[in-house]
Amino acid sequence: MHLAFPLAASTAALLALAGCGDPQPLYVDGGYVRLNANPSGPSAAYFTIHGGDKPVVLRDITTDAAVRLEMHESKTQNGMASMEEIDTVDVPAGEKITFAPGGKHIMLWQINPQAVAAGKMTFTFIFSNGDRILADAVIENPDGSASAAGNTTAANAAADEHAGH
Ligand SMILES: [Cu+2]
Repeated sequence: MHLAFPLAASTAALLALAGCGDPQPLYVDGGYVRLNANPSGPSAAYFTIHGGDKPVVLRDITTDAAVRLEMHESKTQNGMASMEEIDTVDVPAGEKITFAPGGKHIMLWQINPQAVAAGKMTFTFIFSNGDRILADAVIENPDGSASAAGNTTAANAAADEHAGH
């Protein structure tokens, strides 16, 4: 019975494949904060939301490390750039929603100086399915360098993260 071993092996492979068919998780990554060059002005934060196996709605984002936070979307209409506050964001199943310069972003007022010194802060994303997802963001200076003094590892990690998306 030469076939006995190959059959057993392919059964194992099929089981492994079935494992990959588990529900696709909803998650958030690629977070970074770009500090405003004007210290009294608002800073912006960007993320990527990866939709799970069912559509959800992003209902809110919170953080302990800033006094005020709003979700905004930048638009260009008739050559004029403007931004407006948005209350919710639809996250279709399996789709990637990117918060990026020129589009959706988080606006932050009065970021905790200790968070800036540490070079990172944590956000909580609250979804319509009840998920509360924590996501870290690297805090960058207006020029894109890491806000934490001498923290080149964080800067490199952030750069890699951007390259990957
Ligand atoms: Cu804004």
